[in-house]
Amino acid sequence: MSSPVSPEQKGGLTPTSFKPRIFSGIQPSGGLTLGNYLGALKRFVEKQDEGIETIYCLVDMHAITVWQDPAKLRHATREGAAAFIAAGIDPKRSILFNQSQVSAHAELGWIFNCVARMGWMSRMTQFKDKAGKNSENVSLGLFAYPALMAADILAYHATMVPVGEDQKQHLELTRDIAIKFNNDYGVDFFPVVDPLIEGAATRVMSLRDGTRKMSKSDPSDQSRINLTDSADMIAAKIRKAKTDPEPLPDSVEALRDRPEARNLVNIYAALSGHSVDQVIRDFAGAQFGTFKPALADLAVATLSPITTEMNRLMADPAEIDRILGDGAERADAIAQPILEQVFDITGMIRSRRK
Ligand code: AQP
Repeated sequence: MSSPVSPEQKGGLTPTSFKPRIFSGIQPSGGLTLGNYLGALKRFVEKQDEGIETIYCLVDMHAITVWQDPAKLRHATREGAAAFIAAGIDPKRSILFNQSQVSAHAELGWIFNCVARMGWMSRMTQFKDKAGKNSENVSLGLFAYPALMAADILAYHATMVPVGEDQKQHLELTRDIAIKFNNDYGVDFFPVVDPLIEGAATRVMSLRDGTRKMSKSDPSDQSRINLTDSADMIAAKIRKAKTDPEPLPDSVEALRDRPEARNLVNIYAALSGHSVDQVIRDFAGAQFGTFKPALADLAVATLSPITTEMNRLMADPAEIDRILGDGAERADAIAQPILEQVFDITGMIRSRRK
């Protein structure tokens, strides 16, 4: 399996250190949710503002692992880009683009399909959750999804990947693919990435079931807050969110067996920037009749300006397409030389005139 090659064969293509670079993506498989905002977008902005090189992507090729209506996919990709910008991503400071415009993702994804093992993929819980009892009938792409995700990240030699908790297993697989590629070809070529899973809302749960992740593809719209929801809709969804009859406790531990209550407290903490302990101190003994309106006010105050800005940006889809095209060119300029080195390492002849 491992085939160490001589330094001559490696052609000197062995960078041993990598500059800090962040890559992350979101699927345009529907409108973005509060989960995407707190688990991903908000932190993407923080990373950009820390001055690290940041590359963000609407992963449209991942979205079609489950069938998407083409017009809706196009709309969701533009709306996703609008959400990034409205949340604070500056397309001049960060690179913002959609995946299918940079062919290195698909090309490296294929090479990683040949590196990843069937057994590794079979253990992916997201595949099991999404395929359910229907695994014979889901797309091959859904099974191979984590190899394409590894390509998304490693095509840029990204070193850090901010994600929500649900992506932890896929990032471990990205590390395994990088290590196996490096071992198989006797190179030190791909970085072993660090997942950045931080904050009070790394896993925002459904408003209807505190044991399930809030998800843009959940059939129940009541289960999630969409970034396009009006203030009234946000308030109504929080008012109707499932809870239990007890008041809020005076310790975080006492929330352990109360998934819905814990979820709302976590959301409050993430939106307010306070710790979960602080929120519990502030609301100890409060009934949900008091807590929910406070949470709704906070959610509306945070999300309404984003929604307004998204609507403004969506009025000019040509400008969004221009931003995505510009981002894709800058992304391509980083990924293509890395991909060429991968082709060289793997023994592919590249003699076509450019
Ligand atoms: N509920 C969540 N809580 C915290 N973070 C979340 N993320 C998604 N849902 C939550 C984070 O958002 C980023 C983009 O996720 P994605 O769109 O690529 O895919 P996903 O995780 O499968 O999200 P959805 O909403 O559940 O999409 P569908 O329904 O299409 O599968 C990731 O960093 C993710 O962790």
